[in-house]
Amino acid sequence: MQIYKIPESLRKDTNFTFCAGCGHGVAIRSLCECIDELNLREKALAMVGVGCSAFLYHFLNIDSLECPHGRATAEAAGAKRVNPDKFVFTYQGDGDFAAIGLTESFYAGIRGENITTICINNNNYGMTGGQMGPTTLIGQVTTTTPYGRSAELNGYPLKIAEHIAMLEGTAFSARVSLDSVPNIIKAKEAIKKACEVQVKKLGFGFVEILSSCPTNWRMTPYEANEHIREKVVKEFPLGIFKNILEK
Ligand SMILES: Cc1ncc(C[n+]2csc(CCOP(=O)(O)OP(=O)(O)O)c2C)c(N)n1
Repeated sequence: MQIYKIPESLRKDTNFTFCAGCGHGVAIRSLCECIDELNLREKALAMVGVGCSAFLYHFLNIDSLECPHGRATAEAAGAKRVNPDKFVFTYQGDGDFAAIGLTESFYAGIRGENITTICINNNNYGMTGGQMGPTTLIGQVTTTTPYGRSAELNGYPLKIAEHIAMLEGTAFSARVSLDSVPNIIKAKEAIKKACEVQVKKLGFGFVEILSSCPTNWRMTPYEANEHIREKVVKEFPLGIFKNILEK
């Protein structure tokens, strides 16, 4: 018996195949709603990263390209420059965006590329088995930091949204979370603004989404959301760090 119907949208009528409690499904659904509410469905072009985010195109009726690891913003910038009327967005993990693709990602903001990026911060390299990533918390046990991340040995977690906000070509940068319904609503509002700045040709629109990864965190979905509230937001505070729509 089908108890849940996927609303008519650019979302394909298929079930998500993410792990139980993973935030990707909620993030993708929120993104779909924003694209539909802004009437961008026919113009949208997705550039997906490598990692769990790459699955996006399994679930959307949308033109999309899987980019080499870390290079989605570079490909998006090229696609947007030759197709200025398209709505071009990237959907990437934190390892993809902020470690392997750090240069490309930051230069999208430095050049003020008129694209939108959604970056899922789950504090690890999820798809490959939970290795330390740029956003792994100090003390966090991962498969490559079995005694916990140490600042001395591994350096500090990267606060992506704050750094992106400092780049002159950035029009919007925010960090949101999917740990609770009120925060999911705020996350959608931020995604919408990051889309709107592209429509208004104002520059780079960026949203970092704190998302749970229960499988690699070795937690239940419920514990993972508690962990976001108790630990993750202390290192990665939520907020809008730049919004030239309201300047
Ligand atoms: C150049 C390159 N290096 C490494 C890999 C292996 N790789 C595939 S997915 C992945 C992890 C991606 O992690 P993240 O971007 O944080 O996304 P998540 O899976 O956590 O959503 C890695 C390291 C690759 N495919 N290409």
